[in-house]
Amino acid sequence: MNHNNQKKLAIVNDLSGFGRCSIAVELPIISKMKIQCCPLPTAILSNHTGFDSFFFDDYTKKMCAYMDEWKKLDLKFNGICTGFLGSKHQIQIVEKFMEMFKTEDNVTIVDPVMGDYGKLYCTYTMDACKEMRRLVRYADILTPNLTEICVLTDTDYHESWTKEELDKMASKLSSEGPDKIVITGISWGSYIANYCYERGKKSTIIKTKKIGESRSGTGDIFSAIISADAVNGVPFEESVRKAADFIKKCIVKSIEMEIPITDGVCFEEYLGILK
Ligand code: PXL
Repeated sequence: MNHNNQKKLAIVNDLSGFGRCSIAVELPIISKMKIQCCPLPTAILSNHTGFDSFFFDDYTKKMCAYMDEWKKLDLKFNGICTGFLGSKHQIQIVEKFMEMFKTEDNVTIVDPVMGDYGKLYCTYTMDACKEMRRLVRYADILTPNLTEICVLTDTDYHESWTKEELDKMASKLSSEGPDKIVITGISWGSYIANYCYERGKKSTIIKTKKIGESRSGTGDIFSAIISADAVNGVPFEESVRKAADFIKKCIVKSIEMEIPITDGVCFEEYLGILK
């Protein structure tokens, strides 16, 4: 039996039942973009960690048996996208996943979820950071925020950045593996900027008017669109622009519908127009 007659994307991320992040947003978006989406859960949460209370069930010990079954089915992925990973050991398992399923032909997108606003997430250890640097080598596309690219390149975090400083960090990181890097969510006056780097091309900065506060899960919407577009062969810059515009629309609608910040964005309202 051949299970590989349609484009397929594996996503390695947590499943949070409420709060619109990770698998819960990536799955519908990738499906809408006409790609079969196959999730490998890293943890199961009742709701994401931005809430005061949540149930958390770590999935690390079960991931290898789960991956082995996919190998038995001879699944071939056109893309692999990784997100929130809880520990050094879990990142090592994802490296094993890459060894099992990464080929010359598929595209790997790593969202190195480690921190924000100049700080690592409280659950994130220095050991996990070191391991993330190893995972970055498997990436064709990397989607760090400023905090994450600073950690990955041993650069001190500060507030305002010049394009030259961003170029320096991106080319340093690109030399370790990824040929495309987008630094997401850079505060740029009254704009939010996404910096796009493609090896061998001039870098660009795509600016979108800043609206409201930042909301959880928007990074996952971003990497889902970038991943599906990469599998569908859409040029990188066009894809970054599409993702930024879609998120902005969703934020405007979420404000209009008075959705609490922790609940993410009501992307369902616009899922129909996403291609
Ligand atoms: O991408 C955001 C995210 C994903 N997964 C979990 C989270 C968060 C943000 O807080 O807690 C479990």
